[in-house]
Amino acid sequence: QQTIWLKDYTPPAYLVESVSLTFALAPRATRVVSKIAFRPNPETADRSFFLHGEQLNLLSAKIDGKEVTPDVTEDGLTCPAPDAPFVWEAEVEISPETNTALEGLYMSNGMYCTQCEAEGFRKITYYPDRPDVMAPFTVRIESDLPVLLSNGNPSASGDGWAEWHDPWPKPAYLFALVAGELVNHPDRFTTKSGKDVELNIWVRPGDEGKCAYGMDALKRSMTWDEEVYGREYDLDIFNIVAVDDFNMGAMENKGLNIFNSSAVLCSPETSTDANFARIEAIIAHEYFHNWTGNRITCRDWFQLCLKEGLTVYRDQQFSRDMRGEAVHRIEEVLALRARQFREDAGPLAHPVRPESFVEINNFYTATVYEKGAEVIGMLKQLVGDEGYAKALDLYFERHDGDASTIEDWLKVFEDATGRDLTQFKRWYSQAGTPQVRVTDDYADGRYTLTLEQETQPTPGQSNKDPLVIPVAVGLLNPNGDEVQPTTVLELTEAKQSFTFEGLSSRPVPSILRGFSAPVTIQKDSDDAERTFLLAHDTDPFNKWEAGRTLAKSVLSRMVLNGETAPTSYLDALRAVARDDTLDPAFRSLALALPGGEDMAQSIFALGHCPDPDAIFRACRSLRDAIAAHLSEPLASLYDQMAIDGPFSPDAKDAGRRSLRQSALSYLTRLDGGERATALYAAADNMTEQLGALASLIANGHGQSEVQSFANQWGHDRLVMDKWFGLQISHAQPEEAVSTAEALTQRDDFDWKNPNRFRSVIGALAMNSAGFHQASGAGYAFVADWLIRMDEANPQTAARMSTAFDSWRRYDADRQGMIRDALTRIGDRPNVSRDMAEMVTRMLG
Ligand code: HT7
Ligand code: ZN
Repeated sequence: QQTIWLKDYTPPAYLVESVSLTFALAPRATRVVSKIAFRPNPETADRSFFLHGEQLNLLSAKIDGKEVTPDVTEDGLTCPAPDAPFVWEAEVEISPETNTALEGLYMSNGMYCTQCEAEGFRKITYYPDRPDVMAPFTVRIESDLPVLLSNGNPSASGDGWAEWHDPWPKPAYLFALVAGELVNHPDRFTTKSGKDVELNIWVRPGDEGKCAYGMDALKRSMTWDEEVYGREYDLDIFNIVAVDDFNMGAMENKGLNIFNSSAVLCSPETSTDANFARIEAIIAHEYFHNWTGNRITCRDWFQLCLKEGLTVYRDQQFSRDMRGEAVHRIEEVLALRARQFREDAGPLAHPVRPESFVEINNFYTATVYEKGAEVIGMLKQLVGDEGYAKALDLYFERHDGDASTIEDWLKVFEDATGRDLTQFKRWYSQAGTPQVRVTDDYADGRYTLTLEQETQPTPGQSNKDPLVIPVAVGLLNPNGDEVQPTTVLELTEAKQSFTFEGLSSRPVPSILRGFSAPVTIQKDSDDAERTFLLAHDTDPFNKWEAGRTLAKSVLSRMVLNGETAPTSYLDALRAVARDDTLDPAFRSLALALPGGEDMAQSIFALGHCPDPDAIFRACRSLRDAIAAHLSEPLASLYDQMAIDGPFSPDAKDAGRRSLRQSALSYLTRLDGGERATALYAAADNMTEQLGALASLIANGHGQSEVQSFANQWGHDRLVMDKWFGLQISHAQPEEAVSTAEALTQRDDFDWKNPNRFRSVIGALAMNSAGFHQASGAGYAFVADWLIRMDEANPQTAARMSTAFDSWRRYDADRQGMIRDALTRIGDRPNVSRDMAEMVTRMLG
């Protein structure tokens, strides 16, 4: 395993002026002819000519028209080259059909497509495959297939060929090519300066009815980026292609975004509200990359958060504007805690800007993406909205066309606002979730909040320095009136006090409003204070947070002390259910309980070893208690939230369906499945059909519905992914592994398809009590499949291996079994570099 270090960065010896590629497509023998104009980089004296290349069959190579014989190794080639501009020409042969790793040029259902980020272009041809080498590309595609696409604008075409030219210099990771029998959903967009842009979503025949929402989301994203960031689109055409076999959600290739079909195709009958929301966010994310990622890219892969953190932050802003600030913020935080806090607390913890890696694909993580976005949100709070807008304008002006760094990014904020960000920069280099301990004191009208910060050691970082933490605080008086509106305290030292004067009584503090920083708060509050905040906090995030901490505290006591659910908690929840002034989507979130993984994290943080079975039993018993105590308001909510009229995926109707589903999931515990069975039969949309089925399965009903669902939807691969996943995620713990095992025996368990693989193996890994069965069957099952997948598709296998990253939380028996599973995965002679690195870090 060769480790690559940020500190070792050196500029490229040669820069590229232009690239011309010709592809003669054939499933097992695609010929790629490249003609690349190089020039020496004036910024370095280094003249070693190295081109990356992997799994390529080099047929010929020339420099300035003269045959050369390069020195070819497993990862590239070297060749003597002039200390002056020259033209490199090469021809290679590759085999897209046998490329199961889905990186480089590969085939999916007869269609050719590419995935080049991060280092996939080197599997297409020899090239300096690094993001700081940027060039305009001209691409000719030769094939009998009817649709031939690449980046940029179409420049010419004829029978069996098409040519594309992308005038914007780009790194190779943004290259894309698609060829297939595709149909398009066309539209147009006029930019604010009057440029007419052709828009297309390309899909397999039969899927054209699932494109309208994605197209609408694209046009809304284009308008939003013009209005909020002043960013216009810069080509004549913007193409999106849906592909079934894809390692991640989507890819922002210049002018030719390629999407996992699950991240773009949708219709009311086949997609849930959650699918619609995800699709809207991913379309926006990839589109926003056109400026934050493509026009301004990263100097090297250590700077990944420069494009990903910023683009996630932008797509979150967009989704909040589309769907409601409070509800979306709660959903962001739920996802952050589930994935990023978990990562930060375990052996895979790393800084937002990592300092080393073996395989960069392993660093497309929640820390780089979601924590990277939180860091930008904090920066915006510290410099204010105006400062942020000025800094972003300067960023686009100063760095357009550049391959930039985090230093460049922070410098524009310093220059635009005059603020010194030396200490703030630690957020990029220091891993781990800071804990902020809060104590308070009140005397003579003066209220003092004392905040202390501490970050636990993480791999390779034993000492932690204080960070700049914006802590948004409000104060309520004992009547529930706000006496101090939200104010942002800047915690910069290890321990710091903040005073509020002129208060007539001891206030109740509402800390970390809006989740103003990615930290955990420790405060000796009791359930009475939490109940008070749940009832009175004016900050919607903290109102929800109060209910969440209350639920966790109740559940922890049920797990650890065998207590039963206190009536005060059930009454508080009933008040929320009955409060018609609250947005339905908010009420639905407030009625949801923390899941098994969330509780395992909390119980471990309290200093106990989590028992997944005990957590499962406590959650079940709390759900029963809630169902019984709230049966009357839940039953009326179920009726009240029904929607008459045609389906709309908008946030308002989605919120009503979500609250109705939440009521249903409790009521099914009481009514023997009567309501869910009726809803399943009557549902005309997937949100309700699947929600009803989930409620039935979770309560031991629904065998016939499981069958009828498969009969109805067997032809639709995306719907069937849901069917596979649902049976496992809602299975009783002792049945989860056998259910997963049975599903893998089916003919339609096409395990090489990452979506299908995730719908079974991923769903089991996320069923906490099922995965962590004391027998170890869950670990063995997941390990077996990871080994198999690692041989076909290392990227997807390595990502899923994170299922094991929380192993040190558990008891000695479970730890032993997980260690054995990881050793078995990592000790194979043919283990991939991706997986080897993950196993080493997890066991480390
Ligand atoms: N920038 C992309 C990240 C990516 C990726 C996408 C698809 C398949 C493999 C991939 N490796 C890296 C996606 C994004 O963040 O927008
Ligand atoms: Zn991205």
